[in-house]
Amino acid sequence: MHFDILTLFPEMFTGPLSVSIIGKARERGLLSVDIWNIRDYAQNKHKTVDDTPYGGGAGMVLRPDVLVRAIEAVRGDSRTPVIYLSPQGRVFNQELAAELATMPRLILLSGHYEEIDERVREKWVDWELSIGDYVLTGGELPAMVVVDAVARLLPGVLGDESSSQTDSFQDGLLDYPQYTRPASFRNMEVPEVLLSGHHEKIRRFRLKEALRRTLLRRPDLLERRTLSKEERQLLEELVQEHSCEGRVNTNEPN
Ligand code: 9D3
Repeated sequence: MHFDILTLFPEMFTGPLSVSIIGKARERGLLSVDIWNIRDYAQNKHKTVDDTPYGGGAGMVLRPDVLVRAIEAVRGDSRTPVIYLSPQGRVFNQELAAELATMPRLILLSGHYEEIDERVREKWVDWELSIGDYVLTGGELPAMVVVDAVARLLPGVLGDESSSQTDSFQDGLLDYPQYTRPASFRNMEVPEVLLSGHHEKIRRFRLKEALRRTLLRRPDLLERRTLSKEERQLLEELVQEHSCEGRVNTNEPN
């Protein structure tokens, strides 16, 4: 898979996309990334890329002529989709990451504390994505988040051991708690069952703990997931166990 990233700050991308899992996957040719400086497509002698908004107001707007020159230079005559990272975008999630991972090539466009001219959004942007409801200084980190989330889904990028986790039954649930040696640490013990070597009991324990965490921390995830018979049974046990702690969520501070 190939990613083209259009940005005003190319140097922000070098570190994060050159190390660890993504760096190695690039070395192995499993994915490729080109970073393009939007300023290289400016035409006047000051290399201006943005201007004040028509109608007035604070902030600056990226010029459509510069942006479209950059997009068309990168895209050539391919029909590669353009993703614009923006606070107004649809919130990026795992489902979307999986959909994007099926594409051979993507162009990611990042602004930096500014908007793009609306005409670019209308005609050249295929997807507008946000990474969540908080304000950043630019779309660079969001672009890296999208590349990271999509790239790890590509065949061969994760080792076999970790990739098998992805299609495991615990997809869509929070992770179960993990323990390692020593078995006793400052009088805190590792749950017996994990030392037992009884694989079926361990599997069920982990599934229950994953369900417990999801129920307590992210009940919204449970509502969107279809549960197996076993999961419904374990969840029923958990609701019994936790019913004494039950509290109506009034959305008021405690
Ligand atoms: C909400 C403030 N905007 C109104 C004047 C200006 C503005 C602030 C910050 C415009 C862009 C930005 C930079 N953020 C992104 O480009 C961005 C982003 C984000 O801030 N949060 C979550 N996802 C994303 S994707 C791109």
